[in-house]
Amino acid sequence: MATTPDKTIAPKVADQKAGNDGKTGPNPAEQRPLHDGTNSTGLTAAYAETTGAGGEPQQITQDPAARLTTNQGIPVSDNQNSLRLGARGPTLLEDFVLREKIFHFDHERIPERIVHARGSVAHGVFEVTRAIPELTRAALFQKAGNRCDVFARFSTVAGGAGSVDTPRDIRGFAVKFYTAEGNWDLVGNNTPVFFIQDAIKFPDLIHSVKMEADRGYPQAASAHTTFWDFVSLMPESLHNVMWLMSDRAIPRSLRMMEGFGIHTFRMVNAEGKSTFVRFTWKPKLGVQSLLWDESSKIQGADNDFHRRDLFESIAEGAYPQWDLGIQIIDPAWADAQPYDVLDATKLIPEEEVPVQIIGTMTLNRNVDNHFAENEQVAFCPSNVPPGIDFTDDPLLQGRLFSYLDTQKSRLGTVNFHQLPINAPRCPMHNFQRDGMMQMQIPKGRASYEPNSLASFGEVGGPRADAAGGFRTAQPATDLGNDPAEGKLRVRAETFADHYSQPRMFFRSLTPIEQGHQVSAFVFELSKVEFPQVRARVLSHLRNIDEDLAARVADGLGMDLPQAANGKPAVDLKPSDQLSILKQPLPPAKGRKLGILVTDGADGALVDALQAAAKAEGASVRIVAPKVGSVKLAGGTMLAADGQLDGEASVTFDAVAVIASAAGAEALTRHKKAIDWLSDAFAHLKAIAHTPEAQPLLDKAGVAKDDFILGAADAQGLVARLADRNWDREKTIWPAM
Ligand code: HDE
Repeated sequence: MATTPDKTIAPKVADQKAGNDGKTGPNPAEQRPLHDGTNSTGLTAAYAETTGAGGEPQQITQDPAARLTTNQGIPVSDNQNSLRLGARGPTLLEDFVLREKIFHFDHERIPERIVHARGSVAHGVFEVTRAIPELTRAALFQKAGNRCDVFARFSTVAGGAGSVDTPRDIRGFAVKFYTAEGNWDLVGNNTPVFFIQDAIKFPDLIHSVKMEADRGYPQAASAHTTFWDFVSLMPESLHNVMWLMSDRAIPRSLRMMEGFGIHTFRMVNAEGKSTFVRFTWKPKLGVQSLLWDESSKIQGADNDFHRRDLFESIAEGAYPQWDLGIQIIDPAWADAQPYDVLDATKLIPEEEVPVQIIGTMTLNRNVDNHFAENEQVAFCPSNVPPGIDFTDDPLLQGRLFSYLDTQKSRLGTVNFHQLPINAPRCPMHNFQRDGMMQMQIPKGRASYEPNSLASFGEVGGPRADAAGGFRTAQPATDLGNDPAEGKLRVRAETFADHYSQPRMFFRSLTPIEQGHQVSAFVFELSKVEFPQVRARVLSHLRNIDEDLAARVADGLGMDLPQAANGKPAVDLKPSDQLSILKQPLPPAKGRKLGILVTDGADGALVDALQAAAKAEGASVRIVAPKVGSVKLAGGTMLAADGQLDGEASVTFDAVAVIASAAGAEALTRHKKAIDWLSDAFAHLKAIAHTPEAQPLLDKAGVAKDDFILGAADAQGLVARLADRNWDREKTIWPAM
């Protein structure tokens, strides 16, 4: 990778010198607050805020000089053989070394998350770029330049922890900010809307999309009967379904996705004034997606495509970055909209309410342990510091208790907040005590409050801070709610429009993106067993857009049914920001070039391609028929990064074939080499090649166009790394 790590956001050098790789730090349990507002590290909270100091607690290094012991610290003499009576005799129960090892192994797994089980994670920092004290009293946002550590987890929703990375699915986008005033968890998705309006529908939604209850399949897929049965009966889900059928649901990389807090939140300033906001993460690498055929082939070529991509880019110093933005919602403006800003199935177009950037997140450190960090991290949307608060969005309200609850079930104890990845990096003090797996030893007599022990010379413990503590904002009467209506089990009338925004989304896309969406509907509905369910979905699509409905019906070979009943759509202004292809072409930075090299190839061409790609911050992998190396013309040996069979072209953004005549001729008899090129061509990628490779291109059906280049055109290839030849699509994939 040519990208030079930004030293200001690289893990701290001082920490690395301290012999702990910047990863260890004082245990929060030891950071007892002193009366002068400092903690035992001597840092004030404000200083900790700007440095991200505090570090991570409780890391174990595997010192090669250390002696192997049991969990009780008893030295082990032999880790290869269990204790037997006679060399070929029975194993003895007495062998506590064996028993402890197997006992521990038997209990290594914890319940996986009911949703978002498969995730990829990284540590990083968040830096405030614009202070917003007028909006929030949160200490983090008081000064530009304030920093705190963060931990991010990106996930698929439906699949299990061991499922693939690239199914068609929504992606979770969860960030834990370790602020000086406690943890703030912004637990969002990569779409700005959700499937349901009320938390009471969540178990039904998830049961319908997960593998079917009787047969236990399909895994990690929405293309099945029960999901679409639910969708067809719940028109409020249609907007998120439109996003699910769009290219957003097959991201090219976790580094190339937007993130959305979805709900309308509140910020509260020091005067108690409340402002409604929505949160958005904007990736510095731009939003990019895969093609459907490509994403399904990646599932075979590399199950861990996204996880590997994130890990490798951080390891190489090409730190992924996102800007955090807010949309500030004026209540009078909100009142005038044909939808409710408290409805999580609705987005707020950026053209109407611009996204204002307030900070940048940089992910700069991979985890050390998948289980301790990825599996054990516990996000809770109810974790908010003073100055950030909730609204009455009925989906958000349900989430506020679900996450705490699920962590107890998943992590087994109310003390899950003590796990290193979950522990706040600021002082933490209260009178909560005991519980399973209590890992701290609270000192003192007082575990209740009020108490007067201090007046007897004993430690009385912490007290609530009326001024600095979290104070709940007043109810959202300013958004038109009337508590005097009494307790009601109803859906507000302002939540009734299910078709206008799906229509706006469809009409905001380019014809290419619309075509992808149509194909996705046809693919998914073709997997639905009952024609009545397909017809019911079509009846809703008619209300969204007649052209969309007609094309999907045609793809399914079905007649159009009557349009569904429901509040008719109004024509909202299309929003260009909702389209990926209407944005400027993203940079080559962060992209991957695959160069297939054969014996006898011209090494200078390979060097030039590598240099050009790396100069733009792209990475390069040399692929060869055999992993050992290739012998270039002139006899130099070139080491390969991978072998043809294990490095499918679907894992690259563009490819080159630098082959000699003999090398190319041999590859024309190699099915994988032919697939390598025919897939790259079918996925609309740029291909550069030597003239000698032409027979291979012919065999793979690669036809000439603007994206088929000579091997010497390194600049041309790099300029097309983040692009696809959309014109080629029409000649290869049937239009829907
Ligand atoms: Fe979640 N969700 N959710 N969700 N969600 C969970 O919590 C839930 C919703 C989201 O990487 C669970 O720790 C309910 C919206 C992400 O660890 C669980 C409702 C959004 C993650 C849960 C929603 C999300 C979760 C499962 C409807 C986007 C992964 C494991 C009221 C704004 C976090 C866990 C991670 C995880 C419940 C709706 C995002 C069961 C009841 C809307 C990114 O608590």
